[in-house]
Amino acid sequence: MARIFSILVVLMGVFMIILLCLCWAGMDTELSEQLKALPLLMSDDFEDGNAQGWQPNIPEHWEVAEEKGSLVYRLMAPGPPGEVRAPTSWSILKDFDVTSFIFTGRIKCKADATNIHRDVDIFFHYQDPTHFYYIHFSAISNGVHNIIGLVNGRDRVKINHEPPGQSIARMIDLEFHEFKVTCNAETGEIKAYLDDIKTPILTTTDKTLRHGYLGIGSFDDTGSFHDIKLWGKISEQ
Ligand SMILES: [Ca+2]
Ligand SMILES: [Ca+2]
Repeated sequence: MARIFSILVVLMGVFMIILLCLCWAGMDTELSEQLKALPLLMSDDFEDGNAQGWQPNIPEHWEVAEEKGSLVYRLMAPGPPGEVRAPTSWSILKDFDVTSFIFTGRIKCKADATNIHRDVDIFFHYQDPTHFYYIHFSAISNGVHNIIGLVNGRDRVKINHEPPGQSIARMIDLEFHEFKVTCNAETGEIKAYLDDIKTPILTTTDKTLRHGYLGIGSFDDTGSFHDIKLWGKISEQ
């Protein structure tokens, strides 16, 4: 009798695990489907020679220029520190205040390759200079480099799940790197990819800001940006 009871308990355990796996798989597919259904809002390869639609915080630091036969958007100089500790340079896509989104493109850091603190950043849910999220793609992982950061009226805070020192840092050279950042505003799930577009290197769940603009830039370095595309849901706020 005791043996039958033990077998039943084990079987129920296995059944529960299978059920949980199925639910998890179902949810993940649903998230992907929701994001996949978002409309393409903009696409810019900068071949028209201008950066129409982009709004830099310091316009004289940005230019459209040729690199290896193609026009790219360039951040030429780092900005001065602001009122809180946060990235100093950005250019925002001023026409699209979105909730959920997929943001992709190619980015190159122009700081010396021996500088382990070099970075290129992706901004999202930008609302004003002291309210936004950013992905900090760097050459080293610690509490402030290679993180998802939240600037919410005060110095930035690391909010990604990966512990300091354990996120994969790939912004290590002077080449272009492919990026993707996704956000499901309903669940708060945020993922950032670099080079490997199937496996995120930075992840978190956060619903502090909920909506805002997308952008590109750097904490305190320079860089080039190319082939930017945004799929998203326009915010009703
Ligand atoms: Ca181009
Ligand atoms: Ca830096």
